[in-house]
Amino acid sequence: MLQNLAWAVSLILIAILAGVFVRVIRTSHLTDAGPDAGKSSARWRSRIFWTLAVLFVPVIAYSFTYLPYVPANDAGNDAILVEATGYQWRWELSRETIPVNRVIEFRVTSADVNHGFGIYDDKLRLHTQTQAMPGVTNRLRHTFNVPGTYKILCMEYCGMVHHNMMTEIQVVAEQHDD
Ligand SMILES: [Cu+2]
Repeated sequence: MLQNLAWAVSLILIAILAGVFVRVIRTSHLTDAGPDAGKSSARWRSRIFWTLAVLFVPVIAYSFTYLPYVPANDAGNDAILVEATGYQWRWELSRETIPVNRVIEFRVTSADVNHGFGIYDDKLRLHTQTQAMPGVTNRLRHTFNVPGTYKILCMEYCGMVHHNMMTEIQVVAEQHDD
C-alpha cells in the first residue's frame, strides 16, 4: 500500500540523515586541521545539493500527475454531484446515498470556519479528503469501488465539539441517479 511505501521511504531517509549527523559529530574535531580542511566536504555538499535540485523538478512534477482535486473551470458533466457543507459541528450533504463505481464529485464548503472533509471506510481507512473553507468551494472527485457505509469526519480542529463532527454516506451497488 502507498502509505507503507511512504513510511518505508521516510524511515530510510531518516536513517541516512541520522547517519550524517553521527558522522559530523564524530569527525567534527578533525575539521580545523590545515588550510585544505573542509574543501572536500564543501565539494560533496555542492554535489549533493545539485543532484537533489535536478531530481526535485521531475519528482515533484510526477507527484502532481494524479490529484483528486478539480480545477474551477472544469465542467465535469459526467460526475455525480454531492454538495457538502461543514458547520460547527456537523456536516450537511445534498445526498446520503451514492452509487459504487461511478465518479462522485464532492463540492465542499463551510458555513463558518475551516473544516477538514475526510471520507473513511468502516475500518477507518482514509479514502480521500479536502478542505472545507468558508467562501470557497473545493471540488473533490472520487470513485468508490466497494459498497458500504463510509464516514465523513472533520480533519481539522474547529472548536469544542470537533471530535463529534461526523456523518455517514452509503455507497450502494444499484444506481441512484438524480
Ligand atoms: Cu473540526
